[in-house]
Amino acid sequence: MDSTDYDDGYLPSSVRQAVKIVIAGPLGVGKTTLITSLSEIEPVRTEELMTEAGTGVDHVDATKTTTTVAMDFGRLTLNSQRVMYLFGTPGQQRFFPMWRHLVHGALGALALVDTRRLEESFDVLGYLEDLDVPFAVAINSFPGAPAYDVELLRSALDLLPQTPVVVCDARDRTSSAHALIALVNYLYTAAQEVPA
Ligand SMILES: Nc1nc2c(ncn2[C@@H]2O[C@H](COP(=O)(O)OP(=O)(O)OP(=O)(O)O)[C@@H](O)[C@H]2O)c(=O)[nH]1
Ligand SMILES: [Mg+2]
Repeated sequence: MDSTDYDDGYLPSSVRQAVKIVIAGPLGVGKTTLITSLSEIEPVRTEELMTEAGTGVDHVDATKTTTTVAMDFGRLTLNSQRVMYLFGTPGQQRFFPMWRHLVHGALGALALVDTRRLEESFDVLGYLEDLDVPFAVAINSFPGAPAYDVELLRSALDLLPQTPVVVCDARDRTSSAHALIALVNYLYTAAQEVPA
């Protein structure tokens, strides 16, 4: 970033290009946390209290009290001319039909995975494939989560050999940025390989 004039919340007038990235994943995997750690503006969140109606349907840690019901939105100014918009999906399966609209125009997605609940990511990754959204996988490291070998994870999640897999702590800005950079590098390389 060659200027800090976005600090007031407004984009520099020199910005000409916007890139959209989606942060996806099942319930409670850390999507809102990752966008909050990365966003240079106060992110737009749509958190609502989880209620007893979700018992037996929404499987999360007992300490989690709120959930995203529409989307999260954050912003990162990359340089004087380019900005990145981060859109977070809701995690509850009943909101999956919304993803089709949320991913519209996105260059790619960062799919967060919790190794304590790997099976909950199967539908998410399959859905991104169906929507034709290229993605990188970020393992969000929760305390006590199994630290599987990356090759084992690739095979368990049935990933393509080129799909990046990185480990991150969504609460940490630098760590979240590394995960995002892995996705962007992947998208850039894939774009170079497309025949002209
Ligand atoms: N230890 C640890 N806790 C985390 C990490 N990321 C998120 N959390 C915690 O996990 C809980 C869920 O995080 P959220 O960011 O709300 O997850 P989400 O994916 O947005 O959840 P939904 O919107 O309900 O699908 C919060 O209490 C976070 O503080 C992490 O990397 N490590
Ligand atoms: Mg959320």
